[in-house]
Amino acid sequence: MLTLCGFAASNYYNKVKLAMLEKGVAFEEELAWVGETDRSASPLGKVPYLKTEHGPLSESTVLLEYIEDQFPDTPLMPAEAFHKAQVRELLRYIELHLELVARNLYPEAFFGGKISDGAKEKTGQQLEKNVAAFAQLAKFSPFIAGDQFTLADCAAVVHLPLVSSATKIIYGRDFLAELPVRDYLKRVGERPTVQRVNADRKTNTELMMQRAKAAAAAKN
Ligand SMILES: N[C@@H](CCC(=O)N[C@@H](CS)C(=O)NCC(=O)O)C(=O)O
Repeated sequence: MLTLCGFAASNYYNKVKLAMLEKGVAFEEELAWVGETDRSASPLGKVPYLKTEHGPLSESTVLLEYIEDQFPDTPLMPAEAFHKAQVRELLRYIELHLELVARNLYPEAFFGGKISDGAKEKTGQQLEKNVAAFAQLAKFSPFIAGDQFTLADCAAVVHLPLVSSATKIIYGRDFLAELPVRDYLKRVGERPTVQRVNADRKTNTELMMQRAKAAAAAKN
């Protein structure tokens, strides 16, 4: 039995959970907040991590690829090598060039912190460039990489809404507005797997906020 460890407010956790739900792989969930992770399983203390019968693994894309290799039924990758590479390319763009850059905005956009004007300007410029590059690759027809729901959709479903909302909050403009992201999210949001991930995310986000409030109150 696989155990997915982390918390359901995390986009990286949800990417892996969505892939397992889509594939119909049996798994359990183990709640591990940041700061309370098992360092022997996730050496950097990041979530998610996966406990397998062979030992633990960390890094969400590694988990995706392990699950895809280990459970080839209901594939979330095309069979042919070039198309497979295109899915990996999209995954990389979404994670490295969109999410990781937009992440610089999260402290102010979502967690009540402040980031400098310089950081906002630099992040904004990078995101403009990276969104245009992503737009060149993404197909949305109807899925991110074409006619098959793939691992790239598992990433897009969880990361794109954060890029949209963070840019809207910080710059007053959704940097993904020119792309058919809203329609896409609505379409994939009809899948029961995505609905389950989103419902669990909401419940866990409330819990996370309560914990943050309790921690702040204990400090004062
Ligand atoms: N590259 C990692 C990123 C995971 C990540 O950043 N997770 C966040 C939660 S959404 C985390 O654990 N942050 C705590 C930290 O970085 O110390 C992955 O793909 O798994």
